[in-house]
Amino acid sequence: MNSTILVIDDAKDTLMLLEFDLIEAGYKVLTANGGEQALEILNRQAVDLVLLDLHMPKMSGMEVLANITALETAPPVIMLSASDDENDVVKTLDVGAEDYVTKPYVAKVLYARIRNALRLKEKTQELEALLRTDSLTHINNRVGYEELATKVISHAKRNKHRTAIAMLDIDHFKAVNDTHGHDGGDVVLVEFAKLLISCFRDYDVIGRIGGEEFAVCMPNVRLETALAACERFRESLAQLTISLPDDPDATINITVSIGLIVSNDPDSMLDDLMREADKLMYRAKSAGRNQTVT
Ligand code: GH3
Ligand code: MG
Ligand code: MG
Ligand code: MG
Repeated sequence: MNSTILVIDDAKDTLMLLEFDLIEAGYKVLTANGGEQALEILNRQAVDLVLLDLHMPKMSGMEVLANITALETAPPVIMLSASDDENDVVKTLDVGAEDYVTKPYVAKVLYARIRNALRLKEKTQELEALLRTDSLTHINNRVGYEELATKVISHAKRNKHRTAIAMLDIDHFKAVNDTHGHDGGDVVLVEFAKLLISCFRDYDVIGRIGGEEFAVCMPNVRLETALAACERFRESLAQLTISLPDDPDATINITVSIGLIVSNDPDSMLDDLMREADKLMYRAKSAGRNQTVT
């Protein structure tokens, strides 16, 4: 897909020239004649890269830059300025600009710098996704889960919604490893994660938070609904027969113990809810496993 570039410059002819050149070079282009308009655009839609003028009459390029770098998902910014003052270069790079190009620009040099910045952005995004993903099951790891679940809970606070947290721990998983080896255990974990994805809603946050421990954060649900979802999952899992690619004769059946809590207190934090759900999960273990305790 073509990358989208936002060009911010107070000079109309510069904007038009850049727009023309960049479209010609294969980019999608948005233009803004100042900081206010640019920030409005960035609030509304995702942009892959920003080209930013330094000297502008209302909001200065420095100020716009500071605003952009403070955004939660800030696009890379290349300064594009008539000033070749070395202090401007140092200042803007220090505030977080990716690069600094002087005007009048040499088109092919500008394009190379744009390609470079976009490449770096893509690599960074890939690394950030890896940081949040469990390499075995490809669902969220603890970091990714906690980040997303924290967002769900702050959203719930603002809207006075309830959030449900389920903690799930596979029963006697050590026995699976002992019987079928660590690789066999890994296959079970992958199948477990797949079933989680198919049983819960798209907007439920699912994560592998430890070895054979998983969590689900369900936004905006009542206890009965969350319980029904957990029970649907628990029963589907109990009926699932897992086979191993390396050992076609082996069939594995597992069960899960689940602790489920729904927040009533709008001030509850993710940590508190996870701890409570964990306690309930242990109650499910001591009560005989393969059950959901609320
Ligand atoms: P319980 O019903 O009480 O939960 O018993 P359990 O055997 O499931 O619990 P325990 O905590 O004793 O064992 C968990 C096992 O999970 C031990 C550990 O070797 C295994 N495990 C943790 N991470 C992985 C993994 O990534 N792959 C595999 N194959 N096993 C793992
Ligand atoms: Mg200007
Ligand atoms: Mg465990
Ligand atoms: Mg276990």
